[in-house]
Amino acid sequence: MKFKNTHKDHQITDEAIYYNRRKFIQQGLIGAAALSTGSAWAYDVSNHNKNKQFILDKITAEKDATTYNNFYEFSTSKSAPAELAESFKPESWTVEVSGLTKKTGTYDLEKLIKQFTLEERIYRMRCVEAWSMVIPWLGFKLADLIRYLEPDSSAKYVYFETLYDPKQFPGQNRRSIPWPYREGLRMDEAMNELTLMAVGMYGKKLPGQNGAPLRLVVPWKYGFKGIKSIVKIKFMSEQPVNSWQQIAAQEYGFYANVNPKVDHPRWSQATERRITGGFSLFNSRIDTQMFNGYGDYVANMYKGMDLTKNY
Ligand SMILES: Nc1nc2c(c(=O)[nH]1)N[C@H]1C(S)=C(S)[C@@H](COP(=O)(O)O)O[C@H]1N2
Ligand SMILES: [Mo]
Repeated sequence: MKFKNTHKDHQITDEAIYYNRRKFIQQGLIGAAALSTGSAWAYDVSNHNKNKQFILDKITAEKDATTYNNFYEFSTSKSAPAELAESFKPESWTVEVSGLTKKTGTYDLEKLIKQFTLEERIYRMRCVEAWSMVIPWLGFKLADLIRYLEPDSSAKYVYFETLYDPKQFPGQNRRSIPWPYREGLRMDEAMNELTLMAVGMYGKKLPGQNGAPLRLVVPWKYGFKGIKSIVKIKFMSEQPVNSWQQIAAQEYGFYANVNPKVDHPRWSQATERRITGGFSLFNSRIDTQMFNGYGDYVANMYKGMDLTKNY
């Protein structure tokens, strides 16, 4: 079959890529050969393990996942981050580790990444605004990083901060949210097998608009927990406050577990608009699942907790 270079045919091509890709996954063939290598950063994302945790949902077209973004450091518009991130240069990136841990200090990201195994994981991402995507991430387990950093037993939470640099992030010249963007996880959530530190997606390094060069991915929580362009990690005994709690604590909690039964005060969380790209036919409204469908892996962490209070 030949594809003409029209918009519609481009969408058909995306569909074909998806089905090829899925065949690769089913046959366990996805690997270095199937992945392209950008060269903006020195670390090699093609050198990673085969996908261990995948789902059979239709993968969102790469074009949609990279042009429909929430990244307020660039802009509060969903389309602007892709354009504004073109000049973003996450080079010689360092991550500062502090707090209740043995190995505090400033780590060079490229060197740090080489300590860990990169995996491809296809995860659903459910935004609090009731849309969702399915994205093939490349990353290492946050648990591996935490073990490497050897936190004290008094460390009960992990806190993250995004880069503050209004020269590169024009949105930081406005007070849309308190800067720098900040997030946190309870230690067991951070150590969970599903929690990923992503450095790539779709077989390539992370684009700027998706949180280059290092972002958090917590698939059973609303998208805002997935803090982008991380420069600081701190181990704490007290529960940290995230940026969204700072603005509107009655709307955004610390836990932010995907929960169709607990509505946002201004809208329902029972359904979501799945953005798949390709044929608009597939951009359907579907039921939101408890813990975004990852309950088997995570529900036990919240036993006995009132999730209407701990939203
Ligand atoms: N630093 C930072 N991280 C952020 C955000 C942001 O504005 N700034 N937006 C969050 C929200 S609300 C969502 S839904 C996801 C979107 O990730 P994506 O653009 O890669 O799909 O990023 C999250 N991480
Ligand atoms: Mo979001």
